[in-house]
Amino acid sequence: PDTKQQWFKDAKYGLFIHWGLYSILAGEYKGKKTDHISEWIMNSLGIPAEEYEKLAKEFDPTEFNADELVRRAKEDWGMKYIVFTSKHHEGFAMYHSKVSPYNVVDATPCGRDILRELADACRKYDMKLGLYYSQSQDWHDPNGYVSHANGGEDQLKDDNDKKDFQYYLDHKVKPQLKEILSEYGDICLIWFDTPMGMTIEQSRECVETVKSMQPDCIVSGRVGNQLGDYMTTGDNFIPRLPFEGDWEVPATLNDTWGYNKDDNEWKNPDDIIRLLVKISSRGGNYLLNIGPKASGEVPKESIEILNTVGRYVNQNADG
Ligand code: FUL
Repeated sequence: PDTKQQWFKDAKYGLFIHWGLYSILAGEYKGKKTDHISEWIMNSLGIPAEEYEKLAKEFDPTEFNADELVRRAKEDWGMKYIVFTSKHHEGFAMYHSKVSPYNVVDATPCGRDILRELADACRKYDMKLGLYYSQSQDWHDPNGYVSHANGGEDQLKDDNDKKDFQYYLDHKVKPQLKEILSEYGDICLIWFDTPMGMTIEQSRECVETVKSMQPDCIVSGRVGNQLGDYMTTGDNFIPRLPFEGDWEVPATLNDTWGYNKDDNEWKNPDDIIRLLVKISSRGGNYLLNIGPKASGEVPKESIEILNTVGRYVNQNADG
């Protein structure tokens, strides 16, 4: 695979941001803790959509400062691109969508378009912005796929075969992709994920929707059916040499992507530096994640690790 985008080939290091309604639960719902990655809590604990969606009324991230975050990523951490969860598997849009009212402006008390804030900050600091979009799984839409891989309880174990996935693709995915690719300026890549049962035609429709809006926008490997512009490795997985073409390793700083108040398995900054060197020497990019709290605050442990790694990156910057 070849992205044909020099910036991606040169990037080496980027910031992944997992932020959504799951951040409010922080790994625990009604006294029950999830032992799976925390952005999966709706699925893992089988929380019905009518219950889960009420969380939106609590979303008011008074501590979120997009300008400060993007400045850190650029100046302190030495990162070249940011990938933000515009909609994760939970189905909630972190931007003002006209396609579905289940979004951060219409369904919350804060009424803030988080993607708009990030996009403005990225423009100010000349930072590339990419967007994660869960095209296949959507646990809120009746026709979105639901993975059973993580022990989801019965409420969510709908039969994927009985769904009209094409309807969801035509009425939610494609229209939302068009929104995020037309309302927020240049988007450097769309980070599709978990293709599950998507047919090659359906993966192609996603790729074509992206390219019709922004021809230079890169499509991640997980759009499915080998139609991505680059290879996305398994989570936290570093492939061995040799590997042809463009690739990227998405990775966590602890054991989860979305914020989990009980996850303190922080990695050592020295290990992160070693991995960054290893990945970039093999021609890949390292996309390292933070999971802001519901308040918008970035966990201080993440900031400390990234500051330490950033000092190394900035000292060794080759322009
Ligand atoms: C996985 C997702 O299911 C996780 O929640 C996370 O977004 C990770 C980067 O990709 O496949």
